[in-house]
Amino acid sequence: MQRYGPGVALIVVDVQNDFVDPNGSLSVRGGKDVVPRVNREIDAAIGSGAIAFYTQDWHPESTPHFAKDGGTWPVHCVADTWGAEFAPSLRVDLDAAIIRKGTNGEDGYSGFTMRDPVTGETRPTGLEQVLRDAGVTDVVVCGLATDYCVNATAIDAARLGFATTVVSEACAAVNLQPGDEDRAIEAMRDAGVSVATTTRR
Ligand code: VGL
Ligand code: ZN
Repeated sequence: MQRYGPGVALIVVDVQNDFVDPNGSLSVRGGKDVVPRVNREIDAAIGSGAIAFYTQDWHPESTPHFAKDGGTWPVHCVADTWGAEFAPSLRVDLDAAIIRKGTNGEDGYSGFTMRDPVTGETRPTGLEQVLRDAGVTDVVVCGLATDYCVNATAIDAARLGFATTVVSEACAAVNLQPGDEDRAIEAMRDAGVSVATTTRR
């Protein structure tokens, strides 16, 4: 069975310097090794008539998402800075749409929904509609980080009724707590996401 073809959307999550580069402010262990695997997924997707989307974490300088403003994270992926740029080794398909998350200070873990970090309220980003309009039935997710944005994006995709696969080898986790990656994989499976560990062609 082939993973890609017409009706499939590959969502490449947050392959950005702050997560990928060892000097990035929220560097994910193994992040650099993931980029060539992500590139292989992009090649396979585009070569088979699937469409590719890229998400970017894209924060203002101050947001309750950041520890300095009362949240969890070191400052990362601030709009229009080096840390928010795609990793230079990522293959970026110029025709593909880019979805920026967190632009108004929301947490924005999922490519599909934005969550107000103060009220907890969630709103759609518009990605679902774009996929429906393009006739997409199946979603494949890869990128960073397994335990946050990949997890949230894949679970939302499954909840919205897309047949959803995560390519776990083309993902890497933050692991704020030991075991977060395994728990994220389990949560995705529980939500009906297939977890693919090898690249099938
Ligand atoms: C992410 C933590 C904070 C992610 C984004 O892209 O997974 N993780 N912001
Ligand atoms: Zn973030």
